[in-house]
Amino acid sequence: MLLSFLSWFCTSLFLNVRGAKLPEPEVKMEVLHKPLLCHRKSKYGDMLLVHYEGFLESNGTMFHSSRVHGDKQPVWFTLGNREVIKGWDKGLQNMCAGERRKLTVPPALAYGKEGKGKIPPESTLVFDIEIMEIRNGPRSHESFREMDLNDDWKLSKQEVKEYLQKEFEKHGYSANDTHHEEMVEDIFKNEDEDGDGYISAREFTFQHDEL
Ligand SMILES: [Ca+2]
Ligand SMILES: [Ca+2]
Repeated sequence: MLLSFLSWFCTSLFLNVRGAKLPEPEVKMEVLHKPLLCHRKSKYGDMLLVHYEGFLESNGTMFHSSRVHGDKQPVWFTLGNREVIKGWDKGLQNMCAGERRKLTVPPALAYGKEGKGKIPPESTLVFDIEIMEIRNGPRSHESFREMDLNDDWKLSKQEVKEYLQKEFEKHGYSANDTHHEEMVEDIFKNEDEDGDGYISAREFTFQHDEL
């Protein structure tokens, strides 16, 4: 009798604890530097170029610095696309180019129970992150407006081609027409879903499953 009561009691206690709503894990943010001029603020879908240093909160060990390790280059990623840990997606919104933030990220929004490489399981991480540049993401409304040269809300093959040429030249590649033709054909094969020869705004911004 006592035993069954005890087991009932423990079970219900367990259920209560399990059923209790745990607070959503939060990223702690601290602005370390804010530039005087701010032309635009980062939002989901933007591409960000960042330099960062990451530390373990427990003992202050630095596990990575983009300025010191690897090719010492800042890194690009798309905000809000799960390309980075959740703590970054949450903590790097509304930032200006040139802004520096300190983020304290609980394990649930970083590498969790598993850890990763030099990061032990259940680690709270501290990042010092500087945004070097903000660009329109590949699927943004702004990119579409930029590509749609005649403002008819659809992209012709010619418009896509001109955009590709501009982008390639911006990054120092020579304009190679045949290559661009092939790329345009590839893009239309994937993006022009109704096959009318134009990429509509809806076709452009629609998130495909693989993205
Ligand atoms: Ca157009
Ligand atoms: Ca179409």
